[in-house]
Amino acid sequence: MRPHWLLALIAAIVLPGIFVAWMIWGGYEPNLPQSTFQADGPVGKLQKDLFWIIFWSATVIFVVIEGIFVYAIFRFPRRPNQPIPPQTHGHQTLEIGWTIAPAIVLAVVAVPTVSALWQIYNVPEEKAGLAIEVRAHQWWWEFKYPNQGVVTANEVHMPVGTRVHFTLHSDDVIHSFWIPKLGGKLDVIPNHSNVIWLQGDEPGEYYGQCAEFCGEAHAFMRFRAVVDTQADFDKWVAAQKAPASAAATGAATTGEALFMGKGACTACHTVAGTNAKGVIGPNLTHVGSRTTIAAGIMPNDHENLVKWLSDPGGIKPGNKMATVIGKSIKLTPDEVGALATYVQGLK
Ligand code: HEC
Ligand SMILES: [Cu+2]
Repeated sequence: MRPHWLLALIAAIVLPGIFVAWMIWGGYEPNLPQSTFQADGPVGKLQKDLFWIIFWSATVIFVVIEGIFVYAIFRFPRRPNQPIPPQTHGHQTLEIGWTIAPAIVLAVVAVPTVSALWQIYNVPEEKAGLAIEVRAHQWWWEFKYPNQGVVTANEVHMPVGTRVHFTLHSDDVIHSFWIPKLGGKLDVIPNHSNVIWLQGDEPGEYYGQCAEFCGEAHAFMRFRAVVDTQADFDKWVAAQKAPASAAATGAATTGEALFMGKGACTACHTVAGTNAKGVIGPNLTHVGSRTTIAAGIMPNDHENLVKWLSDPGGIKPGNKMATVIGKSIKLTPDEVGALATYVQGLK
């Protein structure tokens, strides 16, 4: 065999073969927070099953086509002085065959696909599950629970085993709502509300991500979905409805004064029960109880809050807090420390 044939063979069969073998026998289910191979809940599992049906259909087609290809290479190699073999035109059986075969493949793939689409878009009545209004902003997420009277940001809590009915709105550009392990994604469009339902069957923390390029900080537009037991969920709702915890002493009180005054934080943030009623940034009433800050990009601890308040534009380029904080309002390290203590105390 000539070397270029050998290369073609390796490229066409051996490499994909190794990849498929690695996927199947290597148990290609990496334990990553956004792996759709570790789906949870009915929508996530449905989408994963659909992936495997299509994957295996494509694998069968690949093996058959490549098999014919390889057979032809070995069976009919070009030999010196060989005349051109007889040319066929209009071979009826062949033509009917290669028209019907793809139609059958498409039909096989279409049945589960259409059925899955039906189930995903068969959004339950709003009353049947829990309703959550999602509002996407460049570059963070707002979550409103209309029936519970809760507003929060960047961390959405869902009771286990409950269909959650998400209505998606956008404040600015097109975003896409995606919790890879639970399902999605669905576009979040300005002036139009899309609806999707998702359900978590296993309590835990799931990663969410904006999946439609939406500007400079798109990759940093993340969130967390926390699937709680019903008891934990009820506790969470009660805590979210309570007024913000008052600043205790020392640094927190200084921080509160800065928040309401020099820091101008009230221009953009709401802290329920205080004079802070801004709506440009995330609601901070209970920000201390969230696991992350700045739309899921870093753990919520004192050190990170200090980093964020010192230089929001350095942490998350382009974000809309950085237009003021660090530019027209410069805070001293002591002020930042006090603000971070106050913000952390908002549980
Ligand atoms: C010009 C409007 C604006 C001002 C002023 C402002 N913020 Fe923000 N803030 C935002 C926006 C917008 C975000 C979301 C940024 C992102 O994640 O893209 C944010 C995010 C935050 C977050 C993270 C919240 C979360 O859930 O991830 C904290 C904490 C915060 N701001 C505190 C403050 C404090 C304290 C001040 C006053 C020193 C302040 N902000 C001033 C607009 C503002
Ligand atoms: Cu986005």
